[in-house]
Amino acid sequence: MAKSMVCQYWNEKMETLPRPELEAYQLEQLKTMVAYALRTPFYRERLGREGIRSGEDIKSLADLKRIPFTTKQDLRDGFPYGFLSISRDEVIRLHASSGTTGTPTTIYFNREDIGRWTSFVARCIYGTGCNHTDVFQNMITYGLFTGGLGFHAGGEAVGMLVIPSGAGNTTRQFKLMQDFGTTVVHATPSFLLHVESKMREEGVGRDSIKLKRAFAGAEPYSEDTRRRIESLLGIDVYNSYGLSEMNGPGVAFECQAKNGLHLWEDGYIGEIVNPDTLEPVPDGETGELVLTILCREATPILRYRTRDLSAFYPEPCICGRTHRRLHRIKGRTDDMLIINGVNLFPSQIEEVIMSIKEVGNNYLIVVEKDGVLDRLTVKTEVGPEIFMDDARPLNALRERIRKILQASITINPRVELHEPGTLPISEGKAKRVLDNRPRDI
Ligand code: DLL
Repeated sequence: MAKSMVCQYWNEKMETLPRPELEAYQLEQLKTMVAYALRTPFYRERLGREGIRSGEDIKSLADLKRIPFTTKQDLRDGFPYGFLSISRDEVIRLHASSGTTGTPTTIYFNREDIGRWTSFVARCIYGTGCNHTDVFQNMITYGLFTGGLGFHAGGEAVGMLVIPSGAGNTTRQFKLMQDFGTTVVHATPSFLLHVESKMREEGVGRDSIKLKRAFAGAEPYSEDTRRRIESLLGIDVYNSYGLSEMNGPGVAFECQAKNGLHLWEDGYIGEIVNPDTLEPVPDGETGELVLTILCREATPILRYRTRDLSAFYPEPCICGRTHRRLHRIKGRTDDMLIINGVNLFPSQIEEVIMSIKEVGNNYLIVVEKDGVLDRLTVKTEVGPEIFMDDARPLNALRERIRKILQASITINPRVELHEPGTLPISEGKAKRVLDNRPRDI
């Protein structure tokens, strides 16, 4: 790989700020965030216990360690206004997490917060080589979910023509792409795979659309999935990471080197900790990502335990940006399955099956009880070139997938092959795991 590369920076000064200056900037922003946080009863109590009663009590970045962690449960307990640190009438927007696993968590923005968030998203988009000549189709859910409006505003800031198509309805998506000459899309990786399958099914020729790039995120996916989307659609795919507690998209993004996601450290402080001991782990080692927001006055959240597993690359990127890179998110600590005592992340299965070319674009992992044991079934669609009524090659393929999986995950799964387009798809984040085991009370 080249030692350096030519890149376009949205904000060259901040993106290439030497580390000592970047850290000095972080310290000033942290003091400001702590001062805002202290306006909420939650942080007044939590920080007060550690002797932090004003932003000025933070003397260096090392003082971050004095700040207790904030968890999803804390945010839920504070629903709806517990983490709001400015007057309600200065707030111009709220977003909320989906709340699929309980009470939603809500975040608030004032006008400046929205401006800062937008410029981080614009930085991500521009850094992939996009500019005002692009036509951007935002194929992701709008509404309370941050992906829609977040990318919409970022795209407009870059000056692209933004098509707010939202998620779903692939036939209409193709029509929009053809009518307006879409060059860039944003979607979940699972939806991009679905789009590709549908294109083939509906006979939409690749040469009838002008697509060059996609931003894919909001859910975990493997490097093989990225390569698969890139080669099937003939585009560049950039990994996009964010979470609603930290504004939404625009937290970390790949540059054109496509080798790790730059965490925008002028907007967020990142730490990787051991999820059990909560002690920091060395660069390069996987742990739980903890984030502190530096760019939102209305809802400052300090040392948030994301539950996302990642690691920092120890070495700087060839693109010249000084902001550290995160590894592709491996999954969430709460996604880990324990199958007959063996720990397994769904991403380990995806990594294996997406590298097998006869496997189609959709899969589902099912876990059940079989007597006292757990049983793992991996259901995958097959590619369009596989004939479902030809039993012998099908059995051979099933057996090959099973063997490759077993060698990699050390669990012997059942493998089921399904026709293309028959496994469930979702418009938002894909639901890849069905754990049907009875819960212990
Ligand atoms: O998913 C924000 C977003 C929108 C990110 C659009 C990227 C693009 P939440 O709904 O709060 O926010 O979900 C956040 O999704 O903690 C991760 O577990 C997961 N996630 C997000 N991006 C990625 C990614 C948005 N690139 C949660 N890779 C996070 C892996 C991701 N997981």
